[in-house]
Amino acid sequence: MVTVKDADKGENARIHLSVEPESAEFVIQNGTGIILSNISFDREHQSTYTFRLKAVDGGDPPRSSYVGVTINVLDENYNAPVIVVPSNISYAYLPPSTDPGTKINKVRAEDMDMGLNAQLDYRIASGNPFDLFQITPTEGEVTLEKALVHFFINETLTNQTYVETLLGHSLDTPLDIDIAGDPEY
Ligand SMILES: [Ca+2]
Ligand SMILES: [Ca+2]
Ligand SMILES: [Ca+2]
Repeated sequence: MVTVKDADKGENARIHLSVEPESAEFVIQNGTGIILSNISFDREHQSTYTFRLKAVDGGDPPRSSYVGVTINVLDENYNAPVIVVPSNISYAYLPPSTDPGTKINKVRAEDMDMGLNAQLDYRIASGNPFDLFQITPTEGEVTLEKALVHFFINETLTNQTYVETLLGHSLDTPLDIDIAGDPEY
């Protein structure tokens, strides 16, 4: 809302308000000085709007003045995070000798919002038998937590093919099915 004063009298103090440059986005109500808009705001679409208000009196010649207006749009939580790295079908081979504490991968997600609406917290949702892996909540770093003593796989080519076959099979499984320890998979 805008308040305008004019020290003159009569027509010389009759004030007309307008938005410059003239746009369909904002108008100012003469009499009340209230700025109205007929658009819906979305920070991801446009985060700030700037325009000038012009006040002109009814004198002859008319006198006028201007004020700049900046509107900052606050953020609404419109967007869910999107996992950018790794892709949904990526996997890594871990040699049986891999030391606990070894960094395996780093997950990165993006959120188009800002502030708390874009603050991300990484967790492993499922498919983590024996709590073998851990992820740091803020950095998304996945580490091996325990020695791989449960897996009797050596690093020969035959076994690699066998592991690939197993992986190929389990990759066909929807992510919401927990296949840990299931001999069918
Ligand atoms: Ca005046
Ligand atoms: Ca968000
Ligand atoms: Ca937003």
